[in-house]
This record gives sequence, C-alpha cells and structure tokens, in this order.
Amino acid sequence: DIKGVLFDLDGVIADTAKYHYLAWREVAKRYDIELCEGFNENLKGVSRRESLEKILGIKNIVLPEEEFKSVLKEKNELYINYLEELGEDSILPGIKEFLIDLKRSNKRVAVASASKNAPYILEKLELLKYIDYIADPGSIERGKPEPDIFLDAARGIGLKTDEVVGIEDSQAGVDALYRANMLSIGIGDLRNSLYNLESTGELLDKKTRRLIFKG
Ligand code: B16
Ligand code: MG
Repeated sequence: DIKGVLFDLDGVIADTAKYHYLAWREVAKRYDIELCEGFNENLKGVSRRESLEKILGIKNIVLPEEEFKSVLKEKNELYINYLEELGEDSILPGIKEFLIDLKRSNKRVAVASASKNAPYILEKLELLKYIDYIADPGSIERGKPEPDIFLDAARGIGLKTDEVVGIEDSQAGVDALYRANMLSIGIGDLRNSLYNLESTGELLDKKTRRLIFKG
C-alpha cells in the first residue's frame, strides 16, 4: 500500500528550472561557454557543484577551488535574484490540488530535492503546510542518481521503500528512485520510470490516482 509521496521540487512542484538555466548561462558565458537547452537537461536534479563541473567540462576547464567556490556563490546569487519572480503561478499545474488531496487522504509527503534552496522556495510558494519532511541535500553525501536522498526522505516520513512513490522530472532523479527500489512517476520523456506523465496536471486524473494508490 502506498502511504506517502516523495516529491522532487525543481520541475515537479515549481517551475524553477528556467531560472537555474538563466543563471548558469550567465556564469558559463564568462568562460566562453554557450549553454543550450539540450545540455541543460543534463543539469536537472544535479547538485550545484556537480553542475558547474559538467559545464566547465565542456571546455575541459578546471578551476582552482577558491575560484570554483566563488563561481558557485555567484550562480546562487543570480538564481536567488530570479526567485524574486516566484509566485502562485510558479507552482506547476495540479500540484497544489494534489497536495491538498494527499493531506485529505492522510498520505505523508516529503520533498527530496537536490536544491539547498528548497525550504526557501516552498515557503515563498506557501506550500510548507502540506509537507511533512524536507530532506537536506547538504547532509547527504551522494546526490542523484544515487538513491540516498530518496531513502532519507522515506525515512523522514517513517515509511519503507515499498510504501512510497516518487515523482521526478529528471533522468538522474528517476534513476535514483530506481536504485532505491521505489515506484516512480516520471514527468516528461524519461527512461526507467514506472509511469510517465506528460505534465504534473495529470497527477490528479482519477486513472493516475488509481494506478498509484490502487483505488
Ligand atoms: P541549488 P531538484 C535541483 O533541484 C535542480 O534540478 C538542479 O538544476 C540544481 O542544480 C539542484 O537542484 C541544486 O540546486 O543550487 O538550488 O542548491 O530537481 O532536485 O528539485
Ligand atoms: Mg527536478
């Protein structure tokens, strides 16, 4: 029986991927790297540090640790500036209704996001009241596609791996769920997920709900 849902944040709860992309683009330009949307797919669900490694890797650039850190800081400042634009309409279709529905049916809800900004974003979107636990990516050593953050999230809401389902928009995230032995719902065109939905709006469909919760 499914008793809880583990949500990814960026690309599942909130439409923040575009802001990550804009911030990384600006940073990459300084190293003469032109980021495109295709490459951006590789950065979804991937930690800030690893994202920068991938970007610089395009030109085989290796920065001294101090400069690397200051670029990370700068990217985050740019990103946080973009987050000023966050509002009710940054919540992806159907998500708020789905969260309300989960609360009403006594399912537990955790967030398993690679983003250190997750608590801030959830507070800004006024969604904290629907969430029982937020995993802290800063205290988890191995990021997605390793299963650790999802295992931590399930533990955080006191459930076993076969009592939860995870929702993800990134390949790294779906792979992490797969490695955690958890059911997964992929948003978009992803491999390895149990169900694929085109958009978060479909989470509310009676058919989807039945598939997930068996009635
Ligand atoms: P931050 P998710 C991920 O969030 C993003 O998809 C990824 O692009 C980003 O680099 C990562 O969070 C870290 O975010 O810089 O805010 O700590 O999809 O796992 O919710
Ligand atoms: Mg995501």
